[in-house]
Order: sequence, then structure tokens, then C-alpha cells
Amino acid sequence: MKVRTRSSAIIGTICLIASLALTTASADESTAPRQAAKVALTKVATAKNPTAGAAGPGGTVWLAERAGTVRVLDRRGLSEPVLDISAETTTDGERGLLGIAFDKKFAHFYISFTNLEGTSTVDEFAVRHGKIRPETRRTVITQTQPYPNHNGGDIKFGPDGYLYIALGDGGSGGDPHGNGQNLDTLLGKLLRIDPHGGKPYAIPRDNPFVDDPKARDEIWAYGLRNPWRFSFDAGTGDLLIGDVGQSAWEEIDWAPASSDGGENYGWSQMEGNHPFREGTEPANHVPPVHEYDRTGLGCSVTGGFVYRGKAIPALRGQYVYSDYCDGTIRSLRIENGKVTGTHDLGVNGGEVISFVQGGNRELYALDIGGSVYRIDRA
Ligand SMILES: [Ca+2]
Repeated sequence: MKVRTRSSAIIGTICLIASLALTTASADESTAPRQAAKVALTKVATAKNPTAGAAGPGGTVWLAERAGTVRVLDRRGLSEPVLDISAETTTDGERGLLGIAFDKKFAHFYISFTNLEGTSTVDEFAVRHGKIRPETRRTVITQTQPYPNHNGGDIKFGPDGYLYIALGDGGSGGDPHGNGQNLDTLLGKLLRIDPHGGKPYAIPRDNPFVDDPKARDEIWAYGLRNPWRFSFDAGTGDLLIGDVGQSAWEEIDWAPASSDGGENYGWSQMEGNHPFREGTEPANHVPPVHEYDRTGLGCSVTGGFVYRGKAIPALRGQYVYSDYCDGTIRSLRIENGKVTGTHDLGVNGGEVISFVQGGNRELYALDIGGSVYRIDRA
């Protein structure tokens, strides 16, 4: 296994669990009937604690750095910051600039960060000719946070053109306020809003809880602990969520593109397929499509993307993901909502904090230590 260096508290504290149980990465690929795709990691840039990225206009890849800067990666390399909110965020706990997204026409750019009070915040900027217009900045949505961890923070536009926002359960440990199952809070949820349909945003009329007066209308799915990274399959529109576990089970959740929303992924009654503490499995629990324990494959899942690029034909259609504590790049073959193959792709991206899908649908892996890797065919 690779040697881990923890050169700074910043890097150490972003780990999404209370205790780091680093164990030998002895792969247990018990259901790998087919040969894994052969891939290589090509280091294409060095950023400062990159946390997230998004495909930008003109074939660029935009990268968020945790302390609050955004840089643009193109053929010439990584730019100077095109946005700097470092005076408005902190990097204690699991805080910082945690997500970025463009809408489909690259007309607006969104940032997701914790502000100086620790409040989760999504802001919007207009974009003209590939450049952010700072004077157009406005806040779309905020959510106060009771603790500095489990902020979620990923943001993505779905195939339906709506903005999805992942929020963790509020933090501490064990979901002390029961937010995961409480439909009266946005914590522990995946939200779905229309940032263009109203000010500050509109609720899509077909959101699953708009007719339930006891539930927040923004909620798309619930029962999530820390849905750190999620994505939509660029081929099918299916939703995949990497939900970080408490201390036993890391999980990948899945919903088909045809879903009407409202999925209950179980937390904090369930951790993966297992009752959490004395939890009772909810009748509507949607179990993970994949889970793994802490005996070898890691301790904090980093959700990725279904690979829809051209460079690695053998990987096409597989879900690529990793684990922050382990760093091995892995893939799942998922057919009709069932995992039919698990693969260790044989490369290690370090402390893999996020994946980015470029405009050409090739994938990048981000090491919080700074390395930006493109996943290539070996
Ligand atoms: Ca779950």
C-alpha cells in the first residue's frame, strides 16, 4: 500500500469519520468474474487541496480548491484563480469550498461552501464569454449547520435541468438530532430546486413532498448521512450517491432515471444494509446498491461517475469510485439496479476526495493533497 503522509492538519481533518482505521488494502474482489479495464492515472496538474470540479465552457475543467479559490484547467495547464472567496470560508472541520457546478448552457456558475458561521451556502454567478461576472452574485439557498462535519456540499444539475444539492445530517456522530429521517429539515437530504424559476429559487412542481405539509418541499431523497459526492449517469440519467458511513459500512446508493424521488436511504435507522445501533429498518428503505466494510477497502467512500468517455472502452458503463482513506480506484458494473461486477482498477489516486467528469466525459480524480489525475487507458 502507498505511504500516507499527513503533512497538515487541513488534510487530516477533512477525513469524514471520527477515527481513521487505516488498514492494509488487501482487495477482496470476490465478485469479479470479468477482467477489469486497464487504466492509468496521468497527473495533469497540481492544485491546492482540490475538493471538487466541473466541466466548463470550451472543453475546460474548473476546479474548486478547499480554501476558496476556483481555477480553470485547459491545455495550457491550471490558471490563476478566476474566483476567490477565501475570506468568506474556513477549512476547519470538514468545511470549505466543497462544490461547483455549471448549468447546461454554461450561463450560470454555482459554488457550494460553508461560510464564516459554518452555514452551507450555494451562490450563483452569471457567466459571459466563459468568465464569471462577480457583480451578478446572489445567494440561492442556505442551511445552518449544528456541527462542523457532514456538510455534504456537492451540487450538480440533473438531466431534468434542476439543481441537486447534497446535505449531510448536520454532523457530530450518530445523527444526534435524527435529521436523516426527519422530513422537516433539509439536513441529511438530497435537494432538488429550480434556481432559474424564482427568486431565490423555485420548487419543481413534481418534487415528491410538495403536497405533504410536514415535509420540506425541496427534498428529493432522504435518509442520508454524508452524501459527499453524487452524480448522474451521462448515458442513462440514473442517480448514484456515495454516502459516507459512520464507523462500519460505506455505501453507494442508486436510483433509476425514471424515479419520482422520495427514496429513503435509511440513515440513521440503517447504516448500509444493517440496523444502526438499535435502529428499525424503515418500511420504505431503499438499500444501497453496494456496500463495503472497514476491513480493507477504506473508511470513507468517495462517489464518482459512470464512465461514458471514449478513451477506455472496457470501462464504459461502469461506475468509477474510490475511498478517501484507501485511494484505490474501483469500478462497479451495475445492471438494472444490481451490481454484477466489482473491480479493483489497480491504480491509487492518494487521498481521493472527488472525481470530475470533463465535457468529453473523461474522468479526473482529485487527491486532496493536490494531484489532479486524468484516468487514461493503460
Ligand atoms: Ca443508507
